[in-house]
Amino acid sequence: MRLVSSLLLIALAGSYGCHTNPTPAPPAVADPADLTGDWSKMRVMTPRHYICYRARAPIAIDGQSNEASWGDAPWTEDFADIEGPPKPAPRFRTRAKMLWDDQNLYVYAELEEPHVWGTITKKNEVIFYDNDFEVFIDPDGDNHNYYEFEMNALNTIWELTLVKPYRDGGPAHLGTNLEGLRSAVHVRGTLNNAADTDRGWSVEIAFPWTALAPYANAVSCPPRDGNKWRVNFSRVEWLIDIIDGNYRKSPREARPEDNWVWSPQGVIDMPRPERWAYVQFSTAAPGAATFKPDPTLPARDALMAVYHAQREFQKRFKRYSTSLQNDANLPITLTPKTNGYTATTVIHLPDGSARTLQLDDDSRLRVLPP
Ligand SMILES: [Ca+2]
Ligand SMILES: [Ca+2]
Ligand SMILES: [Ca+2]
Repeated sequence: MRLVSSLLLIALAGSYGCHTNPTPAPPAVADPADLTGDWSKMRVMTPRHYICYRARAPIAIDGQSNEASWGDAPWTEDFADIEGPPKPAPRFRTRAKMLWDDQNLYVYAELEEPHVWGTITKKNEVIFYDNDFEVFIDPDGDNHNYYEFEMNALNTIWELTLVKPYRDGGPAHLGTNLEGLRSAVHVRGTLNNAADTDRGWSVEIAFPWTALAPYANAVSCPPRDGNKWRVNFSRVEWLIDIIDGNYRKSPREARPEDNWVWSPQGVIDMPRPERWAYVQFSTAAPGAATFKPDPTLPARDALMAVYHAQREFQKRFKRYSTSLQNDANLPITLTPKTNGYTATTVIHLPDGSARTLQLDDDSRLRVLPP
């Protein structure tokens, strides 16, 4: 039984930010599972993982994977619906690869698509109004200060910085523009021509380490052998009609877009880094490294269970719980602060060391130095 199902939040008399008298009787929580909120859908989505190997020769950013290094790089899993099972499998296949060298992180993706189209030509417009491919990168895995990239089949790009997830108040800084970023599209068919059936489009992107460094905080950028970054990919796919030989996108309210992603989020919301995949960087020969799971993931998940339960509690009772009981092996301490809380837990790692993990009520999750 997972922690979340045994999570029991009990409201005690004291509450944060409440200065009225007399103190009301603590509300009863009839069904603790009722407080899990989105986490009940998210926790069952185990983050995917990938080993990113070094490119052995320069990568030409042309939207094609002719380079021998791409040939050696493994594919990700095929993308799935953002909500994961039991949602239907995507209508069209999408998969990706990654490589790195001293200068860049490289991403290549193939998007099966019978009708390749695009309309947006101005940089930093809202690209997901077209079909698009999206990259999300949170190098230090703290849920805050991460980078988002979107591109359409015309190779028009949009870059954003999220200070915090939208659920925690954002904000998003639009038009981040990583200096030196390069991207390209290769269309397997014809673009904006409905008279034929296309095979799809592929994208190739170089993200310079120097430009990603402001997102890395304490982690090494470029990464070192064995380091893991949180990354996810998404593809937005609109339903279209072909009218008089032209593509017409269905209005969102009539037929919402599909969101097909590498590592399913459990809910329709990409900017939740706690479910993004783990990318482990390797200097080994392609295929020679083994993925090492993040030993802090159980503690991260325990804290995120608290975070989501506290959100539900706050929605219901207009304050956070001051006390938490759980029968998991990870005791969690809740420390009040003005209009919020900090949740802390300690996890013992297989090598005998211990790590303290701390989560704030705005979902920032830090692994404290030993
Ligand atoms: Ca290429
Ligand atoms: Ca971060
Ligand atoms: Ca076409």
